[in-house]
Amino acid sequence: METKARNSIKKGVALSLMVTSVVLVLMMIFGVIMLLNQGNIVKIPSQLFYKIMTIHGTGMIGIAALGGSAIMWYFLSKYIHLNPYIFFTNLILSMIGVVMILVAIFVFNFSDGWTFLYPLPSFSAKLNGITGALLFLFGLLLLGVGYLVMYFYLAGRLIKEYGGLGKSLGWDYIFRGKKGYGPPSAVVATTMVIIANSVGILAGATALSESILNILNPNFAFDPMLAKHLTYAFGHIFANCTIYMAVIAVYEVLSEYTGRPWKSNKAFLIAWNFSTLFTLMIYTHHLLMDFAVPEWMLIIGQIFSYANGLPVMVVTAYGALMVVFRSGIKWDFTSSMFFVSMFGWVAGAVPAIIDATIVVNHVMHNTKWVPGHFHTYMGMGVIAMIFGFMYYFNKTEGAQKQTGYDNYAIYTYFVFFAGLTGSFLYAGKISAPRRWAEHLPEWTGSDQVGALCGSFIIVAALIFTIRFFIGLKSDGRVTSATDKTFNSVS
Ligand code: HEM
Ligand SMILES: [Cu+2]
Repeated sequence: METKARNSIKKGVALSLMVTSVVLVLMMIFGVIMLLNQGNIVKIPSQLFYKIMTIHGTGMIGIAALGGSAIMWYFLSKYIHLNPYIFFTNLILSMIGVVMILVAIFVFNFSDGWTFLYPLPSFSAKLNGITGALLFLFGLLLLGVGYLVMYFYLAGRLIKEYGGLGKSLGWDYIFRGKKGYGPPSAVVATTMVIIANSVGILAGATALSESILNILNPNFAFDPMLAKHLTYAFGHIFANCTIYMAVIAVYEVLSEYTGRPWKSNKAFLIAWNFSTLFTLMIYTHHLLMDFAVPEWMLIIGQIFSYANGLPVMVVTAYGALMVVFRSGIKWDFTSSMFFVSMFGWVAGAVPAIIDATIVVNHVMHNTKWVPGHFHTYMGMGVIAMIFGFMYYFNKTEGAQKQTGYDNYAIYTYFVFFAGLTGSFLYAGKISAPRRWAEHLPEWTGSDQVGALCGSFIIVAALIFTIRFFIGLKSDGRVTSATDKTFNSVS
């Protein structure tokens, strides 16, 4: 029975990694198409650009979340019993949501961007018909429901096993002086994500419902400022939580490779508690340009944005160095990817901290500086962790061996991703706005460099993906299992 449950968990994880890697490559191709257009190398109609921008943003955030949940689910199931059907429910609801979103964009011309800011979808419903807007909004809503089902289930399991979410966040050790070490890092991180992301998704669901109601009956009007609060609370928290799920792999794998357990000591627990709180508080850094927002909220946004990532980033980066230091660790694909992903995460936070400063924000916020920031921490942080985990999964559950191609791909990925994000940050510095299909001649140089770097990134991502699929084949159990699920799903 236990091994059967374990095998279903592996199936689910393998399946979502397959989806993640394929979608990732596709979305990267869309990214390069956008840059080719902005760089005046290939011209596509403007509306097509915005459709591509919408699917690229939605798809990337979506698969970062999917890959992150696969990591969370895989490691958490080592500590507590999990029902595999819940994971499949989330996966299936996500896939239906994705299909609805794809149809909305490519059949019904929805092109408002993944942040669906009220009342934009209502305007575009008037322009392009309500079908596209409704399909997109309901598709996202369905995705959110899938994640809520998973998080509520996990909350129930953790409460049962640990006696409460406070306990699984280590409050006994922080407040009640309990001695020793807290719950496993996977449990602490999962608790944080459950709390933060449930709040975020509920905020997002409210904003989505407002748009849907307004489209169905324009007499239902809502406060656009409130809707912006809800939308960015969702967007900020959801995007942030992808890394808080993915980082579980770093804790688990580095400690396994070095044979040194990653202890959740008091500093670790306090850091995760602070991040839980701060992640919920700081979304107002997306509203620094909205003069109608009360000043105290903006100041909270600024100050706590500085403080937000830092605790977890510091305990994680420091912890990683300590675990690895003189451990005689063997550097392979996974550990190298994880090590560099720490760098990507930290480096990606720096431009964000600069942008969260109110005076700087007024100049920088709508420039490519911002995509420069989040491409660094997502591309070189979260996604690198997911690729690293894909390799770990095949090595541990199958019999994959590292080859020269893998080494080549790792270097290519990081060198050119640094180039891509550098080109974005530079474009921000010379005031290129974000989300513009057309660029002035003085900006196109940075777009062309970006497109070139993007093409090399795609080559690396293709190698990772192909190697992952071949690796799955090396483990008969996983492949036949995924074949079966594929057949029953499709
Ligand atoms: C080959 C790799 C990639 C390329 C070439 C690329 C390119 C781009 C471009 C050109 C934009 C539009 C920038 C603008 O506002 O003018 C963009 C936006 C975006 N990208 Fe990427 N990207 C890549 C990878 C990623 C990854 C790995 C993620 C996250 C996991 C990501 C997430 C996003 C998001 C969320 C947006 C914002 C969309 C919006 O503004 O509505 N991208 N990307
Ligand atoms: Cu944010």
